[in-house]
Amino acid sequence: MKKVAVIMGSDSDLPVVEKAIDTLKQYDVPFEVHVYSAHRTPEEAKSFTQSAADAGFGVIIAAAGKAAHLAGAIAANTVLPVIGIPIKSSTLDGLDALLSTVQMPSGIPVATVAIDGAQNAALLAMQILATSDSDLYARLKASRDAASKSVLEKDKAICDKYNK
Ligand code: RP5
Repeated sequence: MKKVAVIMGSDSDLPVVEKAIDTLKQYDVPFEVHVYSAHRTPEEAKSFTQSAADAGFGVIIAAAGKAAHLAGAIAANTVLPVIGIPIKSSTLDGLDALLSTVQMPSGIPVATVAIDGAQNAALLAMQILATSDSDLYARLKASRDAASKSVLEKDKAICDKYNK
């Protein structure tokens, strides 16, 4: 199976990024985690990204806050799919990072999840890998089915209580 690269701009992003790591662990999907900054270590971010496809990665998650250029800078150096997580780490409540991550110019896409949306970033990464991995596809589908069943059970409990 291809690996997922999880890159964050600072170790201060880790409390959010851990939700992505936990989700990847839950599905036994191989991953590597790194701290590379578009601003503070641009050369390391670039060299990791340029060798990522040959190193067996299938998708890259990039989390950053404030003037969040990390996902875009990574996307500039690979044609692997890049998922951006805007991190809420400033006085602007993450809106700065959201706009910096999502508003990519034409030609260099970044699939951006919600502010602090680390779990969805991991799920989307695995859905991308699952297009060529039928076992992972089946496990993701089973989780969706279980989540639907749980909501239907809650609906039934609410209906039994209020809709007589
Ligand atoms: C961004 O600046 C990082 O991704 C982090 O969200 C934010 C603050 O970084 P630190 O000053 O906490 O290292 O580059």
